[in-house]
Amino acid sequence: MRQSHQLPLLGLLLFSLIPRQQCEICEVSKENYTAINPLISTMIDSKYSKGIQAANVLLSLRLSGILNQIQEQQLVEKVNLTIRSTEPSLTSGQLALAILALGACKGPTGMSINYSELVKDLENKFQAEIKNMEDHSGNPLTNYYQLSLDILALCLFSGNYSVSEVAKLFNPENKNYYFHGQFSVDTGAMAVLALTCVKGKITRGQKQIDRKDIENIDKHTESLVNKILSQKTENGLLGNIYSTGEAMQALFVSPNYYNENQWVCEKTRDTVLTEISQGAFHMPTAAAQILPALMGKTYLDVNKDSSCVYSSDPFNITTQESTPVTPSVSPSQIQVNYSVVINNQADNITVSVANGSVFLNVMEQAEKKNPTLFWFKSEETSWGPYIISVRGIKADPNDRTYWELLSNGEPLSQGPGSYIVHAGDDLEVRWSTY
Ligand code: CBY
Repeated sequence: MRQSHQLPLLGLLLFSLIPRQQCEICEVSKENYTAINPLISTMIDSKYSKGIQAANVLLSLRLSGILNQIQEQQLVEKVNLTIRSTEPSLTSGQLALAILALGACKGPTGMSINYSELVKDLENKFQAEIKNMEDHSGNPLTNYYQLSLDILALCLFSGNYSVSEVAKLFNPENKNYYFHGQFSVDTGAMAVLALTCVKGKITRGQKQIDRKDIENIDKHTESLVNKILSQKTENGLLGNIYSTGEAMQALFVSPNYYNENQWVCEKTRDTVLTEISQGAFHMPTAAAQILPALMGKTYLDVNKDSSCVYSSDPFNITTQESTPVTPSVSPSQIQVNYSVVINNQADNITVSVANGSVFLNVMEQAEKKNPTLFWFKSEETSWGPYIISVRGIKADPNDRTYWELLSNGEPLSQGPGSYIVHAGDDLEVRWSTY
């Protein structure tokens, strides 16, 4: 680019970096730290954080400065072990998350991590995502949430990626931001974090720039921020309770793209705190994704060169769990209806399960009673089990197919291992495209 074009551009960029008067970050105050105790005990209790889930937990606790050195060391080892034992089969986003977690801050000397190797691996996995998009009508191997995590990690750890490609890929009109035509707040939020990182690198002169690309990145960010805000609910949540944490992070890093009156951060925070007290975050991944925002942190605070902050337990953590989810007095068995629906053809069954059972238990019970119609396979993910196939019909990201879970005709906002069924529910797994 010619020099004469660069000056006004630089001015514009510097201007856009000046922080606005009002700070949008509304972290939980010290007096209210007890409210977030349930999150921390869920995450620290090691029996919960299996495999790559430990990366989510480590990243979150490091950003929040909550671990002591021993706890941190255990988690670092778990993440390292997971990478070593499963690396070829890790998805791009899982590897990105592991890199972010291991490099979230500089640990004690003597345990240095070979980032360059991991970052190179991630570059290859990202390229494989792009290649898959080229070969399969724009569908990545995974999804845009993971592609955003990839760019975020490559951006923060000096990996290679093309700014033009980012500007092109992350256009908010791209179908990968939508499931069933509905904007995915989780996906949009992660994309805003990635785009903000990329833009930050450009403005600090660490990347060659094309003016058109910066303009597009700006435009995309603004549009995504507006789409996130348009999913604000009455009580201040952004999307649903599980997307709110990362959406808050996205709004923290993009204050120049919305007005003060468009978002009351305190209202969102207080609703989240209420939900915590009601046990909504009993899954470590859910807890891990909400905590940084409540501590006023974002994934852009990842900095492998700044020393980790350790805590000497100011949170006074007890391992006692939050509100138990199952009521104590109730009949021990309940009946529910379950159906498998393929192209509007339903196979139904009524099964009896213990009160307090989850969706997966119903599926298991149905399979036991009639394996020919109801056999299925599930896979462990950081959000618990995911149904990959029913009666041999397998979900495939190349054609955007999956098994959708519904209760009384409504799609669930929890997975099969978390959603607690109620007597008389009409439960359904439906062969769908997203
Ligand atoms: N993480 C990922 O790759 C997942 C990204 C994510 C956007 C994610 C939600 C958000 C997050 N914060 O992690 C996501 N889900 C995606 C991309 C998908 C698609 C996965 C396929 C693909 N191409 O990668 C897909 C198929 C559209 C999908 N989620 C399906 C489902 C349903 C699973 C049903 C099954 N077969 O088991 C389900 C249950 C919705 C339904 N009614 O069928 C579902 N997702 C839910 C509820 C959720 C939320 C989980 C909340 C919870 N408490 O369990 C979610 C947080 C999440 C995980 N999905 Co998806 C969204 C939300 O409600 N806010 C990166 C990796 C490194 O970890």
